[in-house]
Amino acid sequence: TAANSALDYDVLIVGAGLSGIYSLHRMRELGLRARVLEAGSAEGGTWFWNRYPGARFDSESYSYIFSFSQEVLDEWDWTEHFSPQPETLKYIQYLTKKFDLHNDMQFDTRIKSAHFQADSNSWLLTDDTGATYTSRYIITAMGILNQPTMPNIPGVDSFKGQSWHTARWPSDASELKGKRVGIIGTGATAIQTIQAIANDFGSLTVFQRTPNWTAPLRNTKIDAEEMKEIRRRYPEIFRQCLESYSCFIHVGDTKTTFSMSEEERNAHWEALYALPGFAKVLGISADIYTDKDANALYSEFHAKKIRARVKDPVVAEKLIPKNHGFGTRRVPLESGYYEVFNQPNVKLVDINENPIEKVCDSGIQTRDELFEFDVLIYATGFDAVTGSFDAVDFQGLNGTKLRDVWKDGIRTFLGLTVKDFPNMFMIMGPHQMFGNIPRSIEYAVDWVAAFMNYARDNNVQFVEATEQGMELWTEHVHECGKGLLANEVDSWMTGVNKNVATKQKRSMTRYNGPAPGYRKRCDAVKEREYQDFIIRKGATNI
Ligand code: NA7
Repeated sequence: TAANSALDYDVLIVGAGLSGIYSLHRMRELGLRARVLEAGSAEGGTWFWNRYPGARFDSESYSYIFSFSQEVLDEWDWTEHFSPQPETLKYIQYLTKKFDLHNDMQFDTRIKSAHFQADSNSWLLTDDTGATYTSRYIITAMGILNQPTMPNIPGVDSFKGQSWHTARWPSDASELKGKRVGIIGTGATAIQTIQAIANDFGSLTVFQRTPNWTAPLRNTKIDAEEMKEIRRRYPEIFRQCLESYSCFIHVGDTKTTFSMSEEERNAHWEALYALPGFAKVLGISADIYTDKDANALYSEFHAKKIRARVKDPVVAEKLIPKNHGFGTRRVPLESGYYEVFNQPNVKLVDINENPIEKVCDSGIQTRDELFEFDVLIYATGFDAVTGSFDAVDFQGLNGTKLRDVWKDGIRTFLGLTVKDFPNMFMIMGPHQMFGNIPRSIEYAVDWVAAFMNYARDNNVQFVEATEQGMELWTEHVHECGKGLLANEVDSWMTGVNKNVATKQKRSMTRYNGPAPGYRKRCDAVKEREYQDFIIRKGATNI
């Protein structure tokens, strides 16, 4: 647009994952000059980086993708109920091609700083080669799990064999066949990896600090006939997602745990357990996640399942979480995870009993034993949510650093904006819904696109959240999180990562209320024509 012609772009979008792709598509539809800057060498974000064996959706493929284009829904076939990473990446590549987005995407461009220029109401971004980019607006589309963290164990660099983090699985990774493999971590990534490599390694040693509750995924193929039926049901599927608490197709039971007889309850839980996907996580009564006694009962139900599957009772007990209840951390879904521990060439090391002292040239030295490996895999997670922001020097009005604003707890307005950071919108920033993430992305991008439409038509030069808006929103987010057992447990969702010095204490990283409520509040701001913001309009070029 002419008004912004002194700037390189109207909108710069940082990241080429699902958030960045949809943002670019919408900005171009509005006729804005937009460009995506991406650190990776191609599009895909999470699904570009995470190529470890077994990486896949835990949510039904046809609910965990975009709904905005009928043509895409008509054209794209899913081949599995829970899409494996290569297929998801192909879907993303297909989207990029279909909407002809490559021309406006720039890869191998890692943004190191983003500074607001108050004199021109614009952003100045600098990448790691020193190249600069200017725009009126920026959209951060950097992902909530994109900064892998290595464990804070001494000697990580001294290992002489091959080693890597799961989110950086090398394309030339050595074959695991016959190898002595060690893996640190037992989160969602480790669980998917371990079960996928079960037939490959010579031996596997799993170093576990905290066991996780998991439940069977029950993945199956989708044939042409079933895909036709899914396609017919798309409107209903997306409607269901939008109506539910965290945008999944599974609907919680309205009968509370203790209103059912023991017999009734067990029959109900067994039926859910037999279903694919998150049915057993989200199809239960909500009191499982707020009432300690209800949660303990449901946890015991799952503990029994683990005991039945793991042959060695000592190993089984180690695999059963003792310090947190079912569903108080993200529940990874598995396909044969427990059976791997029945293999004679697999060993589980509980590092609470036998702590890791260091990584050494030949493997891992614990207090009691030296474990020698050919390959060492770090499934040690991410500096989640704020990690993407901390990796960039964000500087707003009067030199305000985003890191400082969030130092004593995250503060946002709508999970989309931050005071002192004008003309900046966050897709999947903190305080947004983390349930069905593509649903959250679609909503947030649509909201930002609606604002951009307004901004373009009204010559908006400057938009900033207010102190009061940010205060009230942050209070609301905290209020929504009260009483949730998940917020009493350390996890990436509660902002804790013991490997990161600044992340030892819990913080409220996500919106804990129901998704329909979240959308209602954001819609209201739009309907009030953004009066909640400080807006400055101009008429001419700057
Ligand atoms: P997670 O869920 O954060 O898991 C990381 C795992 O690594 C977890 O078991 C950690 O134990 C373990 N870990 C981390 N640091 C150490 C050290 N220093 N020593 C021993 N063990 C360690 O990350 P994932 O990649 O599995 O999953 C992230 C999300 O991606 C997942 O929830 C899905 O939504 C997709 P801890 O639990 O901290 O004791």
